[in-house]
Amino acid sequence: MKLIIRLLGAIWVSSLIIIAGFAFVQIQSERDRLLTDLERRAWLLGEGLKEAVEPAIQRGSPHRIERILKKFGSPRRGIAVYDQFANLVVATPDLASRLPASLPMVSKALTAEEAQKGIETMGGEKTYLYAVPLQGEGRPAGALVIFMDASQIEINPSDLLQRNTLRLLILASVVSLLTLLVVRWSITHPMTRMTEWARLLRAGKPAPPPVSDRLFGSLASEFSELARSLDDAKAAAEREALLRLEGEALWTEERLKQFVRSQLNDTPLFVVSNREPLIHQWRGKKIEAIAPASGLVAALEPVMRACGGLWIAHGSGDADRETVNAQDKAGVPPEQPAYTLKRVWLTKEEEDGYYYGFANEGLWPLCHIAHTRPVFRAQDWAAYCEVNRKFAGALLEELKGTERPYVLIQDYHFALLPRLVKEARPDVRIALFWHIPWPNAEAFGICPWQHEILLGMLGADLIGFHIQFHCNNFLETVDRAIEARVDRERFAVVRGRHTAYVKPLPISVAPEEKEQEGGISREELLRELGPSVEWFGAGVDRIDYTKGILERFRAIELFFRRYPDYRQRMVFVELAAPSRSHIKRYQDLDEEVDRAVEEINWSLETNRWKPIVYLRGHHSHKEIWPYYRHADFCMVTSLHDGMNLVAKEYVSAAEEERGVLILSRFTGAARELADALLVNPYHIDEMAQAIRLAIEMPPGERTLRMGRMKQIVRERNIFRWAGLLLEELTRLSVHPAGVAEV
Ligand code: ADQ
Repeated sequence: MKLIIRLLGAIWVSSLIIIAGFAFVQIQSERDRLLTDLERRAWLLGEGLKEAVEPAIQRGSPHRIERILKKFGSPRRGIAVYDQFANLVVATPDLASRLPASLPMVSKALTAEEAQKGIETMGGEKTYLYAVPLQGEGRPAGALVIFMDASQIEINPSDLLQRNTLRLLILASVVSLLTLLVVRWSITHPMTRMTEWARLLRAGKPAPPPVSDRLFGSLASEFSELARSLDDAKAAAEREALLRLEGEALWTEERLKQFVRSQLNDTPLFVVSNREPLIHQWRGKKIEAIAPASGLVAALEPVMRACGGLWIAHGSGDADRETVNAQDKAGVPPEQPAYTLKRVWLTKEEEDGYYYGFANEGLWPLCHIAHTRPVFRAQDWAAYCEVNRKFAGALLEELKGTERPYVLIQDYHFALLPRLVKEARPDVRIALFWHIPWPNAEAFGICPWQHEILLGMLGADLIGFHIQFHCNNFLETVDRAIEARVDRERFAVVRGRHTAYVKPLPISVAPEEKEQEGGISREELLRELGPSVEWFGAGVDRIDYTKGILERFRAIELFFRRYPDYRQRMVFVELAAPSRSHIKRYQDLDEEVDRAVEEINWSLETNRWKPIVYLRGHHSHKEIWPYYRHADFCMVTSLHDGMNLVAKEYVSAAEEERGVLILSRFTGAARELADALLVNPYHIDEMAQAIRLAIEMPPGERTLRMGRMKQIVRERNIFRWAGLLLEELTRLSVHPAGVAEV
């Protein structure tokens, strides 16, 4: 209210000043105009009469002068004639009574022999005088004076103000009214809604911000962030309190933070991976930040958010260079940085040879038993070595000045990095985590550079795999391929003075803390899938030949052929992200998947139903979440998979009394999620049967199985993975010369 009074006061005062200013200027210009007019008229009359009066005065004929004056005089315009001594000779009758005995202006005109003019008060009235000398013989014979009424020149300011009052009232009222409306629409109303919204947030009822315009948009988003942080802090405090009550030693984000703080003693954490946690890409004229479809990123991102530190990765987005500083670094997440991302740039040739070539056409198929033949090219290997050296250089640069730092190297893209770093900096404590399976020694032995790879990996102090089986395979491979002492009791490889420990550390996901806000409901999803649809299954994958997507589709086809009652009533939704599309094998697979969907849908579909809804593309976590949450079953049918995080993400998000997980027994996740319906993805019949089992599973059994799996994923979460990994690493006392001891 005070604001409105102030605003209106300001409007009225400023209107008054403006109107008064205009009135003043108007008075001045009106006066000037009238004066000029009087002057012009007096001059014309004076000069005109002068010629007529001059002969009469020379002759000394006052009667003739009188006649002339009578003819041209009027009540508002007097005329007088004076003799050479400035004595009045004749004046028009109205004027005669008012004339003073002498007029100084007449004497002045006679002396100066030129016309004089000015305003004087005569008989109490303003009068304009124009005195012009009349020529005699060689000297003035007298003077002619014109008297003009000048009373109208005196404009009364109060009259003018009175005339302008109406203007003032109209102007100030219109401006006030408009201002009141604008204030109401643009300030008071949004403010009221913001206040109501803030009240809701305070009451712990999250709601989307009510305004998005420029005036309050940024304030609202800052406010949302603040509310979210408070909400998270509150939720974390509640969880901690609950855990204390339950007496459990569950790993949480908060516990990991505490652990890192106490164990690492502020030594920063360094992570190296090929895939970056945030890719910046041009979308038209705008830059978009995308979280890539990657299990590694899904797992490590929450850890880095909790612990902070530096993450070095390949800058692969076409707008990545536009979003880093001079040191090629950027804060992540951009709106509230928790850690730093340093991007390393690769040339096209390096990316081709190292990433697409050796890593993904060589090591990836070598480590996965998926019957795609690995390709080993010497030039790819050379690029792989080069890029490993490049990353080593970037990392060592960052490690300068930090004593005994912790480095977590990720995956098969950097098998050579541990040794390169250890040789340069023996004090660095290095963990290498291998996210994909490790095959048996014989299978790995076909790699022409297996020695270099093993020696490179053994530069690490700790080598992690998802499951014990992969650890065993690794030790067996080392045992057969290189000269080293394999200590099976301590699960370590000793070479010279260096020991590398090998441990199973099953990776996981961050626990699902709360329902996603504003997510689409199951009813809406079913309606979108078709009018007769009662159930739906979901699949979420990178389009990769190890994920068993084609086998899954064949199982779905078989299911509908064998159990036609389910046609029209069930749909399978596949969210598939294109991956590694420069590689021919992946291009072929992409086409094969497209063809399979088309063929199966064509042979089974009806007017208003198709068995498979294929959503090819990258989807955000928010977009995927409703499918996880509401699906009746999720199919993870990898032919071979290190862990598979989709299985854990699904368990984490699914409705407890609804979801069923159909899981390939060849995934690492199958070791932990024993309550899933475990299948052999090569056995199409068995998978079709599992779909039926999932749909028809009694509610009690569903809840029991899903409940147990949720418990496992909740307990064995990503914070536990990171905690155990760091715990192992901090327990090692690394010898300055490179020897790790427990
Ligand atoms: P990936 O082979 O990438 O990981 P996975 O573990 O299943 O496989 O993780 C895939 C991730 O990508 C998940 O977070 C999933 O949500 C996401 N994703 C899948 N499809 C998507 C889509 N269409 N749009 C957007 N996101 C999508 C490797 C190993 C795995 C291991 C992980 C972690 O191959 O065995 O579990 O690393 O160690």
